[in-house]
Amino acid sequence: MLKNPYIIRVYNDLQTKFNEQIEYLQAVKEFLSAIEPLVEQDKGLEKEAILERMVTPERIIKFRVPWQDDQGQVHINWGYRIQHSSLLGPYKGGLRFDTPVNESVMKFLAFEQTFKNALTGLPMGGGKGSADFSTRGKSDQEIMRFCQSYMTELAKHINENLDVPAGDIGVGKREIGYMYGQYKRLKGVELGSLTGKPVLANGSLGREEATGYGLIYFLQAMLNEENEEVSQKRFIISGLGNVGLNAIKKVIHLGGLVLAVSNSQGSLYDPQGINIKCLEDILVNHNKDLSIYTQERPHASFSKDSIWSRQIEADIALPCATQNEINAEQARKLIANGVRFLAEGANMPCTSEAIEVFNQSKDFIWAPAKAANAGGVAVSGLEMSQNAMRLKWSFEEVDEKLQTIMSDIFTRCKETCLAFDLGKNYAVAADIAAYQKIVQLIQMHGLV
Ligand code: NDP
Ligand code: 2IT
Repeated sequence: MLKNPYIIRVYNDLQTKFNEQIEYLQAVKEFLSAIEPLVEQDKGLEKEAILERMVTPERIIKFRVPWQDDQGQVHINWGYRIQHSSLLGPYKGGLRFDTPVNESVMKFLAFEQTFKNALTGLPMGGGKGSADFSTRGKSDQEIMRFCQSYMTELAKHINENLDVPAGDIGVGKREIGYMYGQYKRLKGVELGSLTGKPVLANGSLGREEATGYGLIYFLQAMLNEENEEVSQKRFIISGLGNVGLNAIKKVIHLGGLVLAVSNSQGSLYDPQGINIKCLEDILVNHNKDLSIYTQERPHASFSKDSIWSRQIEADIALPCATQNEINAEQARKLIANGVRFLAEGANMPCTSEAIEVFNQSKDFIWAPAKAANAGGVAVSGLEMSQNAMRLKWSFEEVDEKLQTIMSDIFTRCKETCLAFDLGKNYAVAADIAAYQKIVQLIQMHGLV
C-alpha cells in the first residue's frame, strides 16, 4: 500500500496513462513502495519531478521487421528498443525474441535494467529491446534473415557509445552473431556495438556463463551470512536456457543437489539429482523434450505442470525462466515444501502477491533479480572494456572479476539493510541502494 502523496500521484498518473501495461506498473509499484521512506524525507523531489524522470523512459523506438520464410512467404513482426536511461553510460540491456513481448514487458525490463546496471558499479545506462518473434520451429536460415532485417532497422539507433544490446530470452550467441554481422555491413567494424558476441567474434570469455554463475555467487554470499552453503542443499531450478542451465552447472559443481528443472514444455523431477549429461543431450539432440529423460532414468518423473506447482521438498528455489512465473499459491507451496531461500535468475519472476507471501514468512530469505542476476550485464560491461582496449582476458580473469562484482553487490545490499533497519529484506535494500545513486545522477545532470 503506497502512502506518500507524491508517490501516490506519480503512480496514479502512470496507471491512468498506461492502464493495460501491467508488468510495467507492477515493477514501478514494487520500486516506489521500497523507496517510500526516502521520498518521505526529501520534500524537494516533487518540484524537480525526480520520480517522474526516473520511471519514464528517455526514448521508445518501435519498428516493423519484414522477413521471408523458407517457402518465400513474407512476414511482419514488431521490433522495440526502449532507451530508458543514459545517466550512467550508453543504454545497456538485452534483446528478447519471444511471442508474448509487448510494450509493457519492454518498459518493465528497461526500467529494472537501469537500477540493476547501477548496482554493478560499471558505467552503463539502462535499456531493453525485443521482437514479437519466436525462434522456435524456425530454420537457421529463417533466423538469420530475421536477425539481419531486425538489425537493418535497429542499427539506426545503436552504436558503442550510444546503446549496446545483448541477449535475453530467445537471443543467444547465434542470434547476436548474425546481428553483429549485419551491423558491420551497415556501419563498419565497431567491436563494442553488441555484447554476448561469440567468443571468436570478439565476445568475452565467461559472458555465456555469467548470469547463471553470478546468481550462484550472490546466493553463496547470502547463504554465508546464515552460516550455510550450497553444498548438500536441494535445488529447484526453472528455465533451461542461458541462465538456468549455467546456474544448474554451477550448483552441481559446488556439490548441490538439483532435484527438479523445467522448460516451457514441462518439468522434470529426479530424486537422485538431475543428470547433467542426460539433460544436455536432450537439449541438443532431442528438441528439448524433457519427457525422454525418464527413458534413461525411470525413477525420474516428467510432468506438463509448472515446476512450481509440483510437490517437491527442497531448500532453495531459483526461478530462471520468465516474469511472474511464481504466484502466491505456488509461493506458499514452496514454503510448505521446506524451501527457505530463493534467488531470482529471471527478471521479476515472482508476482507481487508471491513476494508478500515470502516477506511474511519469518525465516524465508530471497534475493531480488536486480541484484542477483546482474552478473550477465556486468560481464557485458567487461566485454565492452575488453573491446575498447583491443584485448582479451582469460576465462579465469573474467570469472574472478564477476565474483568480486557479485560479492560487492551483496555487501551493498547488506549494508543498506543495516543502515535502514530492513532485516534481511535484500529486495528493498537493492532498490534503495540503486535509487540513491540515480537520484544524485539526475540532480547532477540538470534538467535532462
Ligand atoms: P533463454 O531463452 O536462454 O532460456 C529461457 C528458458 O526459460 C528456456 O528453457 C525456456 O523454455 C524457458 N521459458 C521461457 N518462457 C517460459 C515460460 N513462459 N514458461 C516456462 N518456461 C519458459 O533465456 P535466458 O536464460 O537468457 O533468460 C531467462 C530469464 O533470465 C529471463 O527472465 C531474462 O530476462 C533473464 N536474464 C537473462 C540474462 C542473460 O544474460 N541472458 C541476464 C539477466 C536476466 P524453452 O527452452 O522450452 O523455450
Ligand atoms: O536482463 C539482463 O540483465 C540481460 N538480459 C543482460 C543484458 C546485457 O546487456 O548483457
